[in-house]
Amino acid sequence: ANIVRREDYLAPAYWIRTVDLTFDLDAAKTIVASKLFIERNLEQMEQPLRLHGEDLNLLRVLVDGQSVSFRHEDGMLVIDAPQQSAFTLEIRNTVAPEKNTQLSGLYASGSGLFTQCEAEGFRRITYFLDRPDVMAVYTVTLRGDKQKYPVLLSNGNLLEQGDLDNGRHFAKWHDPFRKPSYLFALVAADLVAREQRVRSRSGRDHLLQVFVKRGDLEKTEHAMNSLVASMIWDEHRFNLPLDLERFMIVAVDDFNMGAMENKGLNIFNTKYVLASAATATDADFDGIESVVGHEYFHNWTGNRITCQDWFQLSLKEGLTVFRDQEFSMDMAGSASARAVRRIGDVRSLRERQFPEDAGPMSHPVRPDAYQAIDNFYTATVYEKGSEVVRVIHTLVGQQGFAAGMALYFQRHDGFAVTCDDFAQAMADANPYSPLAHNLDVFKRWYSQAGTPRLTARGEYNAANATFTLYLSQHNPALPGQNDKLPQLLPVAVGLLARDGTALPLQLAGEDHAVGTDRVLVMTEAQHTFTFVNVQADCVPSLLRGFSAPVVLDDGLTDADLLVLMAHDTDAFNRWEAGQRLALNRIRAALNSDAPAALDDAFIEAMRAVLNDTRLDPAFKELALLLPSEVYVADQVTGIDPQRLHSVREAMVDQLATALHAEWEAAFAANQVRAGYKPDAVQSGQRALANLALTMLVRHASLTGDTVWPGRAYQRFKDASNMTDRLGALEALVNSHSELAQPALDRFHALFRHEALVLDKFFMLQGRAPEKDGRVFARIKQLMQHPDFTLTNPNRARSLLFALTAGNPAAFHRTDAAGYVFWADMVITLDTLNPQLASRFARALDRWTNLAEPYRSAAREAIARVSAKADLSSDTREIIDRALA
Ligand code: BAL
Ligand code: ZN
Repeated sequence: ANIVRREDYLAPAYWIRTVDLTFDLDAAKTIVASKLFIERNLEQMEQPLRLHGEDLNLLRVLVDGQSVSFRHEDGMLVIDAPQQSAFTLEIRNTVAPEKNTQLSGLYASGSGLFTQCEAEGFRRITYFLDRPDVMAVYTVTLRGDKQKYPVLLSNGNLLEQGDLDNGRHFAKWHDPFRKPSYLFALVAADLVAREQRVRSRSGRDHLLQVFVKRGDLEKTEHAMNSLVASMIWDEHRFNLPLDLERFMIVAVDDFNMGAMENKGLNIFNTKYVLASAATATDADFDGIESVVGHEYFHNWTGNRITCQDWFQLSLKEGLTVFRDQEFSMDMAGSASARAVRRIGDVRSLRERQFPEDAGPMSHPVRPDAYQAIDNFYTATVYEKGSEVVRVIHTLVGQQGFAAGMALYFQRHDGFAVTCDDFAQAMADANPYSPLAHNLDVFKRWYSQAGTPRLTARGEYNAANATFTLYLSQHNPALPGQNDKLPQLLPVAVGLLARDGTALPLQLAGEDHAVGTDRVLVMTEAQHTFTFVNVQADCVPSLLRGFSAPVVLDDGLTDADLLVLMAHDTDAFNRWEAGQRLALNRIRAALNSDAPAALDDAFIEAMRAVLNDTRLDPAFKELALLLPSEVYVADQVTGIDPQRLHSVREAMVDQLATALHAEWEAAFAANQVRAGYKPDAVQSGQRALANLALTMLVRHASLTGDTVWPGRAYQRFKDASNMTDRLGALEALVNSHSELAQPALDRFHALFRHEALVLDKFFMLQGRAPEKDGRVFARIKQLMQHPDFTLTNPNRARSLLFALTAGNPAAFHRTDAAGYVFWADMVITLDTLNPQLASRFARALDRWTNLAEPYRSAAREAIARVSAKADLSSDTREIIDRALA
């Protein structure tokens, strides 16, 4: 296997200064003429010019207008070192967009042409030094049929456009900013745009455009509002204005990722652009806001300052996720709505990144080696990367962080840099912070993989009025990483008296208390903190707001957790206390053969949450959800997914039954009467109403009652928005109601022309709990549905990923049918779209943590895929690592 290693980084032997591209666009055969002005990097030894290229048909190569000899070597185009230290290289080649099912490079979607270049797609358009540290100024001319491609877009500013002969036209674009090739984009399609002119705080005027297919324009309002809000937010919070006259977003149906931050021309999966109350859920609206924000924020963190090499991917991704999370929290409004967002982010970190970090794909936030870089667009690089940036934010504060960002841009604007450069700027801007004092310790977050374990034990001494907190951290060994060093952990704490009072926090040696909430900083394996003047026995509330991405063992008893759940001023830890109580019960049930049963104390605590009028509905909904099967599976060794499923289901049944009156009250109290708005208040109410309805229909399925299923069906039929409609539909489907099939049929009939809703139609069925053991017969039948296709990534994901990631008990079966299906699908997808296939392949990442017979069956399925000789390098890497 061809492994790329971080330690082998060398600056390029040549720089490409300007790029002049001309495209004669055609779905079957596009001609690309590229003219590059190149300078030899005088700091490097003289070497031949080696250019990346993949799936290209080369027509000619000229150096300074003269033909030269060239050869192909290891998949690269090699030209012997020209005599001149600067020269012009002209290349002409063709590509076949309509044959490009990988959706990397230039490809056809519907009747249009689109590009995706990150990470290594540009080399599938033309020969190039396709690496992020080679930054150039691009001028791009697009020529194509005017009827087929009325809209011709590329990065930057439109210089010129006009008609050509034979019904063709052209557009010429110029991007004044130097950029790496992965940020190049073009679009040629029949699109319409929502436009808005805005003036930034700095007084410049800008044109914002959101391009979509005809008929989709009315679904772009939320995306446009989110774009305007992102612009205002980045100027306000970080003093970072829009640097372009024009900022474009283009929505495309077929897209591997969520969206892409190409300079001035963001290309988006339609999922993150199109929304109306009738077709999109509150979660979809949230997703659009955060992805529009994310891509927009990349304009500075990613585009103005980019990555030296792909090992530094988190430099832009971790930071930009942090920025979009902060943006969404600021947009959410109230403190409670912020906490709800934080809980959502942490849930997703724990369900996706923690298992990743415990499995064969475990890698540091800054990886050291890869076979296919596409495999490293991971929860670790993104979400853990964001938590690491949040660690800095916690250590230096909001103002210190803004100062660090300012210094980062002052030093590195216009360059391709490293994670170390970022940390250094943050430390230098905050010289008296714990970050600056412990920069090397902090940087272990970049080099060490795995989730640190934090153990905390407290001891109250009534005679001295002291509370001593013993903290220790342990960083588990992983293959290739044995002797791990302690990491820099900010531990946000509070102390609660048993009646719930927040106690003032004064450490030994301090002359007065500093509030009731503070951050302790760990830099060593063990620390002891002694709080003095502690007037009552207390319960420590640790790692508030999830102040570091670790697994916490605080040894708290049920009684302690009940105090936190009822009184903690930190909403995250209130929620967490409830989750911990639930997790303890699930674990106990997994370790026993007795039927799972929840105790009264737990049920009463849940009742109290539902009845608490001071809590927001959004918080209640999160608090009443038991930890997911995916999360629990990661907390237990040797998991039996079937047993876990039945334990958890029994507990949910119990909550449905015991809290029946409260669910009825919650459903009634959370009907939104006002016009639809996807804001935090309304969506919280809808979320709780949907959970209540699910519980009521579930209860009915236990008792045989027909009233609530009937009401759910009515609500499904009459719903004025997708959140309510889908909630009611899912309640019926998941409880195996007789009304489920009529509702599904009606849903399909209503939305058969709405691609994104059809995705929901499949997703819902892919993650429906199984009842009759016929889940794979059903899935295979759905795959024959006229609306199903594997070539559209959203559609493929909607059914297949919903099953493997969202329906563990249907996937992990003792008869191995799930694994057989998985292996077949990995092999099929791999021939179409390796990026999609390798994502799907990761469904069995944690196979070594399964109990028998699952484990052996999973291994057999992985081995079967591995035996396939011609796997893509994307999928090969995942499979090899799984078997290593
Ligand atoms: N850069 C790839 C898509 C994203 O993270 O925004
Ligand atoms: Zn990103």
